[in-house]
Amino acid sequence: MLKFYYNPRSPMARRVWRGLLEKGIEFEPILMKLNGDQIESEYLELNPFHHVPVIVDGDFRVIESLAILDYLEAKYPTPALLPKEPQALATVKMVQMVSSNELLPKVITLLFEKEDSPKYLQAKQHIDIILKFWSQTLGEKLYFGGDNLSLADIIAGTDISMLNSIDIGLSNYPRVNDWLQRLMQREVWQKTELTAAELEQFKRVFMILNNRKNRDK
Ligand SMILES: N[C@@H](CCC(=O)N[C@@H](CS)C(=O)NCC(=O)O)C(=O)O
Repeated sequence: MLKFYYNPRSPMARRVWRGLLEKGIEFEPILMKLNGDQIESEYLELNPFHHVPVIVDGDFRVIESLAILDYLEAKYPTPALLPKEPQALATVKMVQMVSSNELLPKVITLLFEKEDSPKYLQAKQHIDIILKFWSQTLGEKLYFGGDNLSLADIIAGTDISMLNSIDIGLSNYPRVNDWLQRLMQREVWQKTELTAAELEQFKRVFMILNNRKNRDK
């Protein structure tokens, strides 16, 4: 059976977790505590960058959340999480990249910087641009790719929900707000959403890992 190395508090791992559950793929979850277990030699053989998520499918290993989701889509095409129509597919990929490259770094800034710091204010302005772009991209559609859930929703929805504890005023972006509510009503999302306590735990672990990374530079 496919093995899934994860930590439920990691947004990258939660993307894949949701992908697996939405597709109804059977898997064996292997919890990584990220307390040093990720730098043990056995795990480093799977992922030399000591990150979750990782999947191992027979003798094939994949690291990097986006690559894993693409592998799962190719291997388990039903239900499809990537549309076939060229414009819908491009939209899904575009939102996926904007979430990973533009949003997630700013989410991290909001979680860790002081509210009156220039970095925090700059991150909020950048998130405003992203949310306006997403409102426009969603238009009247239920999901980014059309009527059905796609990888864009899984990735963007998981990344933006990290901000649950911060008032970013999603009500100013009603289409994004409705879309996120729609996602949160899904059974898989309710089962995998972070509680406030888990988010605090994530912040603590992230700080420790970040300090370690800076020390090793
Ligand atoms: N680009 C990777 C990033 C994964 C990543 O940063 N994972 C973090 C948790 S969110 C981790 O495992 N950190 C442990 C460490 O750095 O030792 C992906 O998308 O899978």
